[in-house]
Amino acid sequence: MLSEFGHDLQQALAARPRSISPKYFYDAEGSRLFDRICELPEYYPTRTELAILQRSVGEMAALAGRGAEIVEFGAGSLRKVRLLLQAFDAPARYLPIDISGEHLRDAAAILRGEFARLDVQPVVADYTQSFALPEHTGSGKRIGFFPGSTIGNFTPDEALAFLHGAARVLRGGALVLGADLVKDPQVLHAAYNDAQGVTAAFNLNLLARANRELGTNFQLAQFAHYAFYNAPLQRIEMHLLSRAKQAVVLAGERFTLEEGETLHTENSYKFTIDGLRALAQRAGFRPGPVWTDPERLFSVHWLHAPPGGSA
Ligand code: AVJ
Repeated sequence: MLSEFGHDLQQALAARPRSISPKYFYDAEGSRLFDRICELPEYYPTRTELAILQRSVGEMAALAGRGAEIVEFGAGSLRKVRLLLQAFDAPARYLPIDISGEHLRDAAAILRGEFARLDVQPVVADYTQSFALPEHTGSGKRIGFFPGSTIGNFTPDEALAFLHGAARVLRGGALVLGADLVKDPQVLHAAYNDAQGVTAAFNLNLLARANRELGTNFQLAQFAHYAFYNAPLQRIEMHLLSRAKQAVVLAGERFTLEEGETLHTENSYKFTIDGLRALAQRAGFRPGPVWTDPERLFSVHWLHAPPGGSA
């Protein structure tokens, strides 16, 4: 029996063009490499978003009011949500939603230790598929948190569907959304082609992971990290490019890659502020304040979810 990863990789290798979900980057090694990416001089999103959050969290706290319930889509970096939990007026509950139960439990334990009065209730679920949440209790607003420009991994249709679902579960509250901005293509290019090659290692780890977990025989030296900005589609694309004609065996099935053929591993969409607000509005939000950095590299949006909205 093949795992979900094995199944999806088999489908990807058989299809033209070949593509696989970026969610498979994040095994233990991939998560470690992603943490290193966030520290790279070329990779501006993480540090820029943190600085924006630090400067705007007071305003956010005023908008959220007392006793808010924070719903985080993906239990990402504790550093970001901690800023909200510290600045908000007596936040009542924290509901992190993540597919990895292990990661969730660790995050929950740390935050319970730091915020004794906070009710921490992890939800093991795939927030791209389902929005089932525990009943909204208390009188505070429900505030969604989706930082890191993770929304950039969705196609425009998927982003719209996600925002629709979020507007529904957050009715009467709001969504705090981090979105990377369209900018000089050279700045974007450098962020995904760092000098130390950490992003290349992160991309190639998908094949290394397949070798570890699925017993494939990918020769990593025969693949190149290929990342570029597709301006008409407003996205960075990451691919693994076959440097030569080669074959790989997965679960007894042999697949051939010609020289120059690729496996498309990630899209990272970039947004204009107006474009993102228009998308949110189509999904049922009422766009509120937007915070950005002086260089306009990254944006954080407050999106009101109307009380009766898009049920
Ligand atoms: C986690 C999806 C926001 O798109 O910038 C970083 C992932 N990929 N470098 C991004 C990533 C390559 C990151 N997101």
